[in-house]
Amino acid sequence: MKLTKAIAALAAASLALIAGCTTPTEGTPSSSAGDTSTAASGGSSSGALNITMLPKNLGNPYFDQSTAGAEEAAGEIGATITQVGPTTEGVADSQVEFIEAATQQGVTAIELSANDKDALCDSVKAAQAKGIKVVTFDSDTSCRDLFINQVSVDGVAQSLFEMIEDQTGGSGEIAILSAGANATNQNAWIDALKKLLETKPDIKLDDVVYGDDADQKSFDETKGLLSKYPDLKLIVAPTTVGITAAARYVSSSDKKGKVLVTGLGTPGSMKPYLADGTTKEFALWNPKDLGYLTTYAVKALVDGTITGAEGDKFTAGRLGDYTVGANGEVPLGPAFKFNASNIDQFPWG
Ligand code: RAM
Repeated sequence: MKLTKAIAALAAASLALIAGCTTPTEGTPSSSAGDTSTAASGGSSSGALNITMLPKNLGNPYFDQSTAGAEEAAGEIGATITQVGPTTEGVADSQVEFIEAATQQGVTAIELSANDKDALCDSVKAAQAKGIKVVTFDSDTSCRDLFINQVSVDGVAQSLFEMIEDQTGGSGEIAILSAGANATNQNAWIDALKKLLETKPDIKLDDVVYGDDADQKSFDETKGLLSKYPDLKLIVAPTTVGITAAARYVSSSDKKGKVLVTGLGTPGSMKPYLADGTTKEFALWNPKDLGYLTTYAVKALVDGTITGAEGDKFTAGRLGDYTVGANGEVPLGPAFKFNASNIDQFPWG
C-alpha cells in the first residue's frame, strides 16, 4: 500500500470512529451482564452469525478499535458481536474460560487475539469440535482455522528497527518493554528484531521486560529499566499499552529528554508524547480495519467461500479482495509510522 493510500485509509477510519465507536465493557465467562454486544440486520448475511470477540484484554484502546471494526462489519453482514475478555492484564488463563463459555453457548465463531501460542489450544480444539470457527487476529495460536495478521512479522520488526536506528542515531543502549511474556505476536516481533539488531553492533539491547499489557505494570517496569540502566537511550515498546505507560513515566521523570520511547502505539494515546519530545516516531497499522477484515473472514469461512486453504479468496466489504496465504494467514497491510508531520490526521486511539 502506498503511503498516501495508507494515510487516507487511516483517516477515513478515524472519521468513522468519531461517528460510531462503542466502548467495550467488562465481561465474565459466567455472566453476560457486562458483555458488549452489537446486533445488526440487513446486508448480505448468509445466516445469523453469532460471534464472540475475545481480545487480549479490555480497556485497551487498540482493541477498542478492532472491536469497532468488527462491529462495523457485523452491521453490514447482519451478524452479532459480543465482546468478552480479561479486564486488565492480557493473560491466557481467563481467555480459556471465555472460550469455554462461548463453546457452551454454541456461538458460530470466536475472534481471538491470543495471549499464548499453545495454552489456549485445548479449549480452542473443543470449540472447533462443536463446529465453531476460531479465527485469530492480531496474535496467533498454534491451533485455529485462520489467522488475520495485521502486518508480516518481518514487516513489524523492520519498522521497529528503522525507528531504533533513527532515534538512537545508530548507537547506544536500548531496552524492550513488551506485553505478556507468552504473547505470540510480540515474541515473534522481538525475535525478528533481535536478528536485525545483530547487524548493528553499536546498538546494545540491555534487557527485555514484560508489562503484560497492564498500564501500572508497564509503568513500573519502565521505572525499573531507568534505574537499572543509567545509560539507556531508548525504550522500545511493541505494545500500545506499554508504549503509553513508558512514555508517561519517562516524560514525568528526570530522564525526560535523555531517554526516548518508541514502538507500536495508538495515535491518540501517544500524541502528547510526540508533542513533548518523549518520542519522535512510533508505528501501528489500522486496528479498526483488522477487526473489520476478521469479521468478513469469519463470514467467508462459515458460508463456505473459503476453507482456510492457501489461495482461497474472499471479499471484505470496503477493504476489497483478500487471498489466504501460506499457513492459513491473511495479511492486512503494512505498518504506518506516526510522527509530528501526520499525527493530527489521526484523532483516534
Ligand atoms: C497491544 C496488544 C496487541 C498488539 C498491540 C501493538 O495493544 O499487545 O496485541 O498488537 O499492542
